[in-house]
Amino acid sequence: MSIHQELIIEASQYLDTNGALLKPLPDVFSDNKLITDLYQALVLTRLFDETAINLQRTGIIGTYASCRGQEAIGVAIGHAMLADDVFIPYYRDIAAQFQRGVLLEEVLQYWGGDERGSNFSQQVNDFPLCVPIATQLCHAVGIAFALKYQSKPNVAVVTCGDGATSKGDFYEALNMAGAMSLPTLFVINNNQWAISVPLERQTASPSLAHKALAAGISAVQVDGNDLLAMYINVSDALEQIRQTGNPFLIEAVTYRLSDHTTADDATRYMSQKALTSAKQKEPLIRFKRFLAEQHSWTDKEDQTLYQQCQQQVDTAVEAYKNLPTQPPGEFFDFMYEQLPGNLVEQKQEFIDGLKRHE
Ligand SMILES: Cc1ncc(C[n+]2csc(CCOP(=O)(O)OP(=O)(O)O)c2C)c(N)n1
Ligand SMILES: [Mg+2]
Repeated sequence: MSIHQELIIEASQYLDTNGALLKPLPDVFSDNKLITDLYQALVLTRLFDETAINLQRTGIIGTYASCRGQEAIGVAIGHAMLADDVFIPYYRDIAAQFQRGVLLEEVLQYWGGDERGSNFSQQVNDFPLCVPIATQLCHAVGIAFALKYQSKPNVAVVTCGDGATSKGDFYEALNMAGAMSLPTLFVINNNQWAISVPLERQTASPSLAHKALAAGISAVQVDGNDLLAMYINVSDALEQIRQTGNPFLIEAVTYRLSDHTTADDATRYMSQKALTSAKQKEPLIRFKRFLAEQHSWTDKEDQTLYQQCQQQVDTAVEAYKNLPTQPPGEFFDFMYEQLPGNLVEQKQEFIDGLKRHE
């Protein structure tokens, strides 16, 4: 049997790159506070991101993965989820984590090399960010299974990059979520790069959203730089999952306006032309124009918002700097209830080694 039918994936956009509204907004946006809260979250994330890079360059944190240009994805997820849904993030998801109650200083603590930053003080439902590519997708399906088993009306929301969609874990997770009807929302941050590998070398699929179809999962491709489109699509997907119990996939199309991490130099492989063009489409400029045109947002209000957000970031940096340092070797202590003998030896060896170098 051969399949001739063309599979159609709908693309969703509300704001064009100039911030002009392309179609009427749903009623939920008659709430001005929602709109300014969304913008505040964008600005906070951007300023935190810039500050974190400076902190890494001055040796105050160890490494950092910037989300510059991709903030709208996380802000939408963080705002649309219910408090007792479960978020299973990867390393570019601070925008959503902040909205979910993870503290800014906890994120700095994590990237400062202190794993205790993942033991969130205010957010007990969500998972720590995942660095091994795509493994979080399988964890999310397990969590969705548990939510269904417990008859909870909640959704496991998991994110991954475009590169992660080439991994077996991605296909396995989708297959199982589809076959077992598990309440999972998959959101792909398609930022066009997996470190230095461009999307076109990653897949021959017409879109990443198409990858959901073989698993029997509905999918939509969204302009990931359009915060309104992202918020509407994530909200609708969550609602649909709650109603039907079936999973859903969103491909958010965006661009990485930064190095892969602070350990990378993107000028070695990213064309300046592509970067310049992507910068014109980024989410903050567009949303500010929309606010100015539709909500009479002034430059003065904008400056005040930036000052307030920078103040919040600076306070978090101070809080991070004042955190007590981790006792040497403590990072051995949290994987097992009882540390196995060989790790007891390794821990001692580590502490002795430190003493020798003092
Ligand atoms: C299992 C595994 N293999 C390889 C790596 C190294 N690695 C780190 S980031 C990355 C690329 C990921 O690209 P993508 O999924 O597009 O996410 P992005 O970083 O672009 O957000 C790779 C291969 C890893 N962290 N884990
Ligand atoms: Mg990527």
